[in-house]
Amino acid sequence: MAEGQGRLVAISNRVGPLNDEGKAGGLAVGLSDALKRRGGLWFGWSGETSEKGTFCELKTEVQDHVSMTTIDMSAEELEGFYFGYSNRSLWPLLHYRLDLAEFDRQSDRIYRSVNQRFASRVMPLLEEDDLVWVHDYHFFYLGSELRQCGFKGRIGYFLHIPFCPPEIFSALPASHDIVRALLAYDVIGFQTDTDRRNFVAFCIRELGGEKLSGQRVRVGDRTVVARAFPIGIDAQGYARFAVSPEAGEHEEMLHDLTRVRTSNPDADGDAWRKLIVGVDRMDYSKGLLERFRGFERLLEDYPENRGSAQFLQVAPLSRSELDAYVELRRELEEMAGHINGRFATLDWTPLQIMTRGFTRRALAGIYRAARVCLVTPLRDGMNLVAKEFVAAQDAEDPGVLVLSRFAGARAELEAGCIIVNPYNTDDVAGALQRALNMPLEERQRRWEIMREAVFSGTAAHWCDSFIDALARGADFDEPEASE
Ligand code: ADQ
Repeated sequence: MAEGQGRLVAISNRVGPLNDEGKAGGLAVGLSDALKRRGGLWFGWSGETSEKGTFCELKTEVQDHVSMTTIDMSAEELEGFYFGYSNRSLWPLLHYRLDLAEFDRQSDRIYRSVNQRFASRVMPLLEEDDLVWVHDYHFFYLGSELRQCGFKGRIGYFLHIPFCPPEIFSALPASHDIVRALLAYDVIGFQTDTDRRNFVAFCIRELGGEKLSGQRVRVGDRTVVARAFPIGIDAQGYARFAVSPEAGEHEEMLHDLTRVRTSNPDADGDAWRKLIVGVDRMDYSKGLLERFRGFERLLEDYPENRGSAQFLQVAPLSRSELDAYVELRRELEEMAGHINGRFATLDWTPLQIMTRGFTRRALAGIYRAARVCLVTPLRDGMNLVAKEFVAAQDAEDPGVLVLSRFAGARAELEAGCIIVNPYNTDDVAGALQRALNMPLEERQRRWEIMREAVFSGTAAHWCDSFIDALARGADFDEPEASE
């Protein structure tokens, strides 16, 4: 990594935590490590609303040479910027759900003004040789606003979610403005090469740009590096979580839950049901309804699993202020009730759905107890659950990952997991059947392949390669990935 290039300044919607006490997500784990090594600033929203909104006083907390500085938003800013434009327009659109995307000029206006306010509030805190790294779909315009404010240093951008094909993205009224604004960054990072290609295709078809060597693209007089930087997890840290006492307690609880009680004195001891787990924020992009249908089909078409397979779906509520999410919850609960009503027996409930959060250690224990992890998003930038599941397994008796072909993680894990089309119910049921019956030797061989990928493509590696590319800027030269 190009150390000594100046501080790292990270800008993201939410800030921290700097130390992973068992709750940090992928973005926080990757960034906090690099911020602590270099010293720097992490700037974002405080999570609070107040009357003055983005005009409020800055709040700063310093820890391990890192300043974590936040500002509030007003209720109107939160509605227009966060719920409105970010989550009613951009989130569905970028996840290929034009049918769910809503566009209105009021939230477009507020989104731009919040980007502008964040830029003008962070600008006085910047030093000339800072490397500024802006994150995610909340801040498409922030780099160009920083340029307007006069910042001349390096600015990079990373999109955590997919970038949809130009045929879909061009439906967004502001699509040209957004991509032109993105060109103010020096390096634009995506999760996968598919996302990068979609972005480059938009630049070429809609803005008359051209593809240059070294993963660069030129539009008018702007040349930017556009490259895939797949995000990872702290694999070693996660593997340690999985053997912590808290993980052990959760693994044990699930072991008890899956024990088949027998009243037959001639039976040879206890038997255990095979546990299938799913862990996702309750979001329509995660393909939960389609997954439930796949499990129902498993019980229909492979009746030997009745009474011997059990599905636990952990789905913490998310964005419950939005109608699409309220509707999804209703449908999921209804379908869970339908499946249980149809197949349950007095001593077996086929499907359990839980909306509570868990600590990362507890979650690692849940992954470790599972024979199969079902990760079937309809579209996902990366999907860290797939990688966490792999890191949490016991080498002696690893579980099987069933993964959607539409998750970014497919690029790194497909040689070891079972790939499914989440829209194809028979395919999901067949993959589950295969996973539940996979011999130990095959499970171990597949897991080794995935383990290698998860332990080499870590969060620290993601962070270092992005910062390295940003420090080199337009000098960055790297051969194109094969199309
Ligand atoms: P998300 O859509 O949130 O992230 P994902 O990558 O799976 O999706 O990360 C979810 C995180 O939440 C995981 O670390 C998981 O362990 C945690 N989690 C889930 N349920 C939990 C529960 N009940 N209790 C505690 N923790 C829970 C976005 C993009 C992804 C991309 C990431 C990172 O949508 O595609 O991988 O950012 O870039």
